[in-house]
Amino acid sequence: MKELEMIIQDMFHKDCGECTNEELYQALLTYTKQSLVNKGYQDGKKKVYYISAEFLIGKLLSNNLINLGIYDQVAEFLKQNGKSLAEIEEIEPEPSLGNGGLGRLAACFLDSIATLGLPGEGIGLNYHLGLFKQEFHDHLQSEKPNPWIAETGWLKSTGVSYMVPYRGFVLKSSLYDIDVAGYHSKSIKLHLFDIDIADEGIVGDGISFDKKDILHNLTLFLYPDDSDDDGRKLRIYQQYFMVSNAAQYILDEAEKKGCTLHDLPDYAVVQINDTHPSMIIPEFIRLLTERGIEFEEACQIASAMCAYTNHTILAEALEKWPMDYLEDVVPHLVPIIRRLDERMKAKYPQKSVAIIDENDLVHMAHMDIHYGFSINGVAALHTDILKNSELKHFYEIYPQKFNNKTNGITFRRWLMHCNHELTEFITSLIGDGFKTDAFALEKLLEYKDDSEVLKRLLAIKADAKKACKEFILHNTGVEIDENSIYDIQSKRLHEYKRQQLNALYIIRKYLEIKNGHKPTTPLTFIFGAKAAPAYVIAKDIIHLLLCLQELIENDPDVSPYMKVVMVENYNVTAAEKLIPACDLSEQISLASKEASGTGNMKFMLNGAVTLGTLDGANVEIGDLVGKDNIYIFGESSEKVIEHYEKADYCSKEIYESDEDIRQCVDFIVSPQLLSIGQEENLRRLYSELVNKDWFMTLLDFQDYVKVKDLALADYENRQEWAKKMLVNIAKAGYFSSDRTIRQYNEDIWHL
Ligand code: 26V
Repeated sequence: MKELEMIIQDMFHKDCGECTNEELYQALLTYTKQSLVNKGYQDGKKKVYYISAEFLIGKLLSNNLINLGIYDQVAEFLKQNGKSLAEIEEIEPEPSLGNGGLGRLAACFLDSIATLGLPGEGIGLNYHLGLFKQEFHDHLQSEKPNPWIAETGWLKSTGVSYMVPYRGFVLKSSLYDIDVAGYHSKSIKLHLFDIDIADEGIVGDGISFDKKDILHNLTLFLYPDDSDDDGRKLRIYQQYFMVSNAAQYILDEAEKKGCTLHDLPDYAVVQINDTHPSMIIPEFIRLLTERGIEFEEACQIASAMCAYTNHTILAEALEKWPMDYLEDVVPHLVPIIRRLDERMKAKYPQKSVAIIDENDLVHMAHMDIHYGFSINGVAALHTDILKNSELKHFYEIYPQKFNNKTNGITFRRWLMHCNHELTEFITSLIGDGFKTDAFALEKLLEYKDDSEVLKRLLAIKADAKKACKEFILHNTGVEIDENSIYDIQSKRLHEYKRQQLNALYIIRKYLEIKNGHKPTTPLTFIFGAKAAPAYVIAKDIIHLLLCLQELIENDPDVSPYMKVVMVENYNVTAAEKLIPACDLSEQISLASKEASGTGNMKFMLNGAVTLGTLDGANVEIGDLVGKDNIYIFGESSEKVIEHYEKADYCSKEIYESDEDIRQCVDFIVSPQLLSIGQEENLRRLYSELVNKDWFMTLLDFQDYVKVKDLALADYENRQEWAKKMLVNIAKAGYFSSDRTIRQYNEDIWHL
């Protein structure tokens, strides 16, 4: 640690032991950044460019130290000087560059690309105020800016800049880089484009600002509110800024390596992460034709370079931009998009595959499918649904383009970094091969009947639960019982994910306890979730959860036996505390709606047992662990899709015919809850469930109750439960993002 000591001396003229944590953080930042540069960068003739509106990278210090292979030495050195690395890393602000699974996936993928030694880079935007910071006031979510860029941090100014044209003006970009360490391998770069004139000062109350002030607002927020025209246009301004910079960067880099542009696909492959970067296709064509290539050839080149990943089948999340908006923002792309559309209409006249529909909406995903060479879903079931229903007509035209890439997570962050104790224990049993070959975790199965091993697993879980309890106390002020069962649902708030189903179970349990039926082991229901600022029902669900939290906390008949707690501002840092502590992992989306899920994989890897529907990657988890090691409930995706097709689901019928359900739903507007919460919010939610329930909560309620009760009863046999934990950990290897990235490379990128 000589180098680190020298940096500390150089910066602060004192020894480690005399420094404040803040000073040591600064020194570690300098030291780690230098070490990343010293590793060198992965390069090669052909590169993959992973373009994404989100990169939910989390804090980087510890993770970088792990990947550089120096975590233990640094932690030990600090300890010897009376300092704690865990306390020092608290100082690091978490970059706020993502929203949910899609952004976290992009971050895991960068880790794996680097670790596998593949030449690749991430490209996105440098949002100054990030998504938003969630605060709870009066049991309601409110949004605040989330500034995360400090004077010194991981961002490095590169001096690279491009001119990006819009209707009536041109914006100059500045590129910042963040180095991404591979595990025991070279680094790669995350490129984040920005403008110098972005101005945080224009943000007023909460997260409101002038959406028309593009020169100053362009890179302030991720997903600015798009509930009005100006908000939607701002998203187009942002998306175009991202892809125009990306395309210019890629062309320049390839030309520097000797590319003639005719052979561009030998130098670059672009993975389009959902439809936010889709305008890169017409942008490539624009730039290529500007540089002297004929339109037809430019189309072929762009097509041979671009691959699209679909992350959702929800209609409201599949982007369709009105042509007028594109005319207003990027008029120079409009003739190109029209021509792309005409070419396809000439070949495939059916309406369902049109790029521009009869309402003059541009279907971004349709452009990707026609003009990209690969389209993939993110779990086996999701890809099947794309092929057989959602994108059936495209699959008929281009069967060879469709492929599945089941998501994965990086075990460096989601095991080695967030759960040191479990990592050490696994290493003591099977060696450390699993750190680079995740399938090696299967060796743990040998210990399935070893009661000492099972006991130790339970002890590690108990330690994680204590640590999580401290975190929750600090975050919410609520003291939970470390000996209770931790039942956790943490993910974006959306009706299809059905946090409301969990809430109805909690209500049922509350009423049961009031009637004298106490659970054998106390229960703690933990939630973490942000709702999109304009998503009214999602915010009502948060309101219900916070009201339940208070009701139960203040009810001495019930609070010794169960608690509800909602973590404020759920982010990667919070996830790292919650996931290792979880007993029962809630993955309860309406079957067919959760493309994959990745939280399900993180919980499993940390020894939680899944309670879930046969949706997304839950299906593959179930296949791997076997039915004794997962709790599955609910209607199948086929049946659900059939209900939508026939439009025959009626929640009111269920509500009226099932007294048990009616009691739980009615409780939402009971005097007890109305005395805590807002009548408007609770009534709206109640009415939504009774009269609409688009995501079929009531349909699955009874089965959910039955299976969840069974899981909780099974928990009482700790030895058997520990076996389930062990099997889940042992079978998690398939969900390493190293496996996913290998498959992307073998089937799509060919690096
Ligand atoms: C976006 C939006 C934005 C507007 C409000 C409604 C809404 C609903 C859903 C979405 C999802 C956008 C795409 C996305 O984040 N998909 C997630 O991608 C993960 C990584 O592949 C996957 O694990 C999740 O299942 C999937 O929901």
